[in-house]
Amino acid sequence: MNATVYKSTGNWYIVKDDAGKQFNARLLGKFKIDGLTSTNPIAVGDKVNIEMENELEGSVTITEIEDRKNYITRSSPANKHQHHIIASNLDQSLLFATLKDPKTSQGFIDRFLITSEAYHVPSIIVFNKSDLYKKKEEEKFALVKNIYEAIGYKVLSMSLETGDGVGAVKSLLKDKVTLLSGHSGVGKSTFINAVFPEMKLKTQDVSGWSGKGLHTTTFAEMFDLPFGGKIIDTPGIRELGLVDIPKKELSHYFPEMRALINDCQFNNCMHLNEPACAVKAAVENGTIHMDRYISYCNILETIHEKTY
Ligand SMILES: Nc1nc2c(ncn2[C@@H]2O[C@H](COP(=O)(O)OP(=O)(O)OP(=O)(O)O)[C@@H](O)[C@H]2O)c(=O)[nH]1
Ligand SMILES: [Mg+2]
Ligand SMILES: [Zn+2]
Repeated sequence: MNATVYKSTGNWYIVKDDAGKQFNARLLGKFKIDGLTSTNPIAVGDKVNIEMENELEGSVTITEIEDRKNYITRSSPANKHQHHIIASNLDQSLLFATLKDPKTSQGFIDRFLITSEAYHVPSIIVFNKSDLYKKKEEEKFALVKNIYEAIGYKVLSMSLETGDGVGAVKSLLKDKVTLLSGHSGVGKSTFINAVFPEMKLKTQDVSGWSGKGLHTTTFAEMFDLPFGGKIIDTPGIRELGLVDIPKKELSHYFPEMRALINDCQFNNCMHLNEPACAVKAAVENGTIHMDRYISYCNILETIHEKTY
């Protein structure tokens, strides 16, 4: 039987079959060690095959996982070279950011965009809590909007408090599988509850099953949208570790640098101190924003390549 993973708690999974029937699922022990390098062999969004284990309890066993169209990972806190798959088979991701309570840094946004570029997931940046903006934040928003729109990303602003701009974000979701990510406290879960009040019930159903009555987001979870499509709520990311991007390749995931790579004199140019570097020339003449170049240099420094 075919099914899709809607929630993963690490040991148990919630899956739905093609008819929309929900099951509690587990993996066979053997499956886990079967050549998988990620810390979680099964992630939300995965398409799997299931076999009935106990019809009365509605529990099933996951016997197979289909190839993923794409996925988003972060490195596991314990081991930087190990993946933790946040979710898979995505059409897009909405990166929720805030300029206040909490503050999302541009560095964090850049890391997220690099990850999305590397895994081929189109990303849209949504700034929430615009009701909290004073003049300083208004100016900051105008600045970051310019930076990211200039390199091809859509940037939206909304307030879940006042409802301002929320409709435009909601309209992006129809018939798509959308991942919500961002720091803790930026309003991911509030967004889902605000635009789909009926979703609240579902959250309670599922946490009721886990027996812990959790209402904070501790595990990624996918919800069916009433008008078609799916949305995935995730726990806030504190720090986003990049996974396995070689230093030489980092600039390929900056769209504005990728466009210039063939113009550098050296084909392995890292755009630092090399002569005749097209990227540095673009930074100097302002076509590449200095903030993005600084991010690039900072991130480059954090990449410690495997030496085997
Ligand atoms: N002022 C203001 N507060 C908001 C807005 N949106 C959400 N909040 C508040 O921000 C807090 C955090 O919201 P959550 O939805 O729990 O944040 P989250 O991103 O799901 O956080 P995690 O689940 O921890 O990752 C809540 O107290 C919300 O009421 C907004 O537009 N303006
Ligand atoms: Mg949440
Ligand atoms: Zn260069």
